[in-house]
Amino acid sequence: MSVKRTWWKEQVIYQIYPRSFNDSNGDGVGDIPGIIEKLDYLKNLGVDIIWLSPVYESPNDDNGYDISNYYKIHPEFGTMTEFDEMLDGLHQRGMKLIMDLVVNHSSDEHKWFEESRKSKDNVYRDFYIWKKGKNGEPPNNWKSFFGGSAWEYEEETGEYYLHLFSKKQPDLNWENPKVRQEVYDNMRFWLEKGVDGFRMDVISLISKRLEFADANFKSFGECVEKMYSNDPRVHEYINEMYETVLKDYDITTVGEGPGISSKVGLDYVGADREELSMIFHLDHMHLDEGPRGRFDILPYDLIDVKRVFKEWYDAMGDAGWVSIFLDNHDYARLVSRFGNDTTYRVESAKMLAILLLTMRGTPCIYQGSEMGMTNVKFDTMDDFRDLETLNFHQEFTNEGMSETDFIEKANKVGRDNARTPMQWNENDQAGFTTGEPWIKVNPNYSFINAKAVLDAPNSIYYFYKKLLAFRKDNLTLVYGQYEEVLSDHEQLFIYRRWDDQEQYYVVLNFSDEPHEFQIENISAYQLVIGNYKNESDSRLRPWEGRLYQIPINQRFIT
Ligand code: TEU
Ligand code: CA
Repeated sequence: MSVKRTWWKEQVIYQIYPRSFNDSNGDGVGDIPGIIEKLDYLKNLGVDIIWLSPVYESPNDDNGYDISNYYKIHPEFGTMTEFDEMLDGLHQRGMKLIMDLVVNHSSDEHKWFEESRKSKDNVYRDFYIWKKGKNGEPPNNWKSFFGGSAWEYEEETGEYYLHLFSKKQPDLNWENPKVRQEVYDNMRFWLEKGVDGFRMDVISLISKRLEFADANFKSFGECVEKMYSNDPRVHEYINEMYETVLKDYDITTVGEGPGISSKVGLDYVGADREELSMIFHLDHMHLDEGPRGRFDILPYDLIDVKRVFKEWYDAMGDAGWVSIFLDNHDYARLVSRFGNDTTYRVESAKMLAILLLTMRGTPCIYQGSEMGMTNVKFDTMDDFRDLETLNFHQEFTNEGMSETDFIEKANKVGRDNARTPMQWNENDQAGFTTGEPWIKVNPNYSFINAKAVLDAPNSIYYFYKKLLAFRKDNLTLVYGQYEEVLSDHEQLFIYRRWDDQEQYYVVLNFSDEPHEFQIENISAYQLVIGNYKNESDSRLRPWEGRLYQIPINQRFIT
């Protein structure tokens, strides 16, 4: 069976984190009119689908991933009229918009929860998950992703409610058909407005194992995989969502899947499953996470990364599909995590763009990657904004970790790295705002900014632009087969892509050192794009990446 062709497999996603994208009214927070100002910038880059992180009403405990009204645009982002203008602006440019669907939990300031917590017999009580404690303790030992217990006690009714994330993000009870119907109604509301699909926040978590047994696992990651996610009924719910809403529209859905391993990936996206179009798995992003999660940092190497790519290519086969990403609003900047964001920032940013845009899957570019934005270096805890970082700062320093040690970790892996404002130019506040930004701008905006890359023909921006255009015209890179070469090489990532039309070689050097590599006839191969000027033959320079097209008379036998 060959891969079924669809529009969302051949297009590229660009993620906008609205609070940090562009502020049009000087209040220090990015907004929808600010996005409208940049639609041509995005169109010129050559991206197709905009994934917009939440813009709904929210108290912003988790920057919009705690929704208090699923039908309203948060006033700090703008009005519904401005939303419609942005959506039209995208459609007029032949682009699409997918919204963030955050329905594993709502905000505790949602009217449903305000009712639910009032009394045990309230009609909204079982919109959420309430349990009695045990001898004055929470119902079980589940931990929140954001530290501490996943249960919060409410004096009012003498019970605990479940929150896998912050205590201001109570988990919705998907066992309740009324909850599901409310979600489907809201999805239809946005789809009827012309939205082109959804990115589904932690969709793998929506179904709970109803015994609520204690979680005794070696690591938090294992607990997420074996206790919090992939409960069998999750497929019943997603399939019901498909039957009730999704199947009526020519849209795309990408499920974010904490805990979705390659063993169960197809259950969510198999062509015959009638569930999701594709998933963001997180395996390559959690390689550095130790037993206690993000700030319990482990070393890993390129072999680990290559193994994840191969595992998922094999697991998906021709029947499934993933979205390929190397960073987003929850992770360190890709050039800082996977590249070299100092001496070889430009080279490694371009090399990573080749990886992102030559794999099978729908690439997802995170805002700022096209200019090589890097992690930020905050000196005091006052500069951090992310509640996950603030919570774990408390937890780890209470256990004796020094502030300095924690700040070093947060500067390496904290989510604020990806949330510093977009750097538009070298003017005050990087042209992001005329006011005080909600989070500090990375001081390197003086030389890393959109104007600088737009003015430089050889910049990262134009490298992305060229690769995006090439991928669009050469669908072998979308649908073609994949095979690693030299898979045990610790610094080189080399692979081949092919179908019955074309064949390609990708050679990437993930190190500060030069490396020889032997590929027969390489001199006869056509260099499509490389991140060094005059590519030498068989010697890859530090962070050098090359995409070769193999001429018809040199093709390898498949
Ligand atoms: O992320 C949840 C998630 O599982 C990972 O991205 C990561 O584990 C998380 O950042 C905690 O470390 C989604 C959203 O992308 C994230 O921004 C929200 O905070 C979270 O869900 C809750 O809605
Ligand atoms: Ca604003």
